[in-house]
Amino acid sequence: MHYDVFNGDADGIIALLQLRLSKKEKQPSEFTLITGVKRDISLLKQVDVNLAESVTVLDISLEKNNDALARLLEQEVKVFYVDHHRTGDIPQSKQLFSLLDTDANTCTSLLVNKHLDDEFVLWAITAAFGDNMQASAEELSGKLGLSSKQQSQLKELGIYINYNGYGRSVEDLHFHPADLFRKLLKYSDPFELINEQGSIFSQLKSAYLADMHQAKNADVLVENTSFKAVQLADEPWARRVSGVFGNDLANISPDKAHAVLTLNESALNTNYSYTVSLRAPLSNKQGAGELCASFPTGGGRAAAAGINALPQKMLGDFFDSVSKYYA
Ligand SMILES: [Mn+2]
Repeated sequence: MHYDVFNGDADGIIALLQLRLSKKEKQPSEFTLITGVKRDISLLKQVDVNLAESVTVLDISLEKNNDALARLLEQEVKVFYVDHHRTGDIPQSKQLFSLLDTDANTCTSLLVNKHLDDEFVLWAITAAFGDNMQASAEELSGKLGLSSKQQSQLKELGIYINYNGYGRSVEDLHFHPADLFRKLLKYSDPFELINEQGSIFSQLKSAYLADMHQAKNADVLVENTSFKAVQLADEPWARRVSGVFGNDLANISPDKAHAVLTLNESALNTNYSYTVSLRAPLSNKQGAGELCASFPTGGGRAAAAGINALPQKMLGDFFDSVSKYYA
């Protein structure tokens, strides 16, 4: 059995999409999909070591899946691993073929695109926009001579697919990421999807616009010259929109770091905590991963990172260290 293990965001879904649409890749006759909400990155342990012959792993940190990877390699399972998050120690094994690059301007779908020599470059651009890699997406669009209208269409699609991955659990999402992947597999050309009436593109678009409309009224918790933090309600719409809303804030004020917080449980509970999504300033894409990793349950990349449960009593410390870091 072959397993495809991928992050449920635009980058993860579209990385797999490129591989499974490809005429250049040897396609598995049977495969099992393992994915989840964007935050659910400890996915590799769900692979059944006894059934697996080969595994493709996309857009989830190797550091966070190290034990499961070691177990698979020990059992001589072939692993193809593509990612741009923190790697930790990379195991040495003949069974492991990896494309790992933690450069802040690349993402998993761009690495897959390079591997496939631009076979589905329009999808790769869509994913880069979805992962908020504006500069890389525009550069690649420029090389292809895409019009600004075409670019903004791919950007919209990338944002909507990315938006679908955010939630506390898959129940919060409009589409389970595995279902969304299967639906997208019908389109080798993203423009075909965009131009189709009543497609998943237009369904995601109206859902996105409704959620973003609510997010515009978010409470501002702190704002200074280097940092802005806002809090969203503990509702499914807020959990869905938190990440893309953070990207939106970052694009409006590129020299500021931004955090979007949502309460994990009622503030009446004395030990309440926040889910935090932190974006480094677009003009200075560094430090977010380290800042988040210095708090329990935190981690991520230099440009975008998060904390799954920041205790309320550490909120002030978090605000101080982020403000100081980017000042
Ligand atoms: Mn990614």
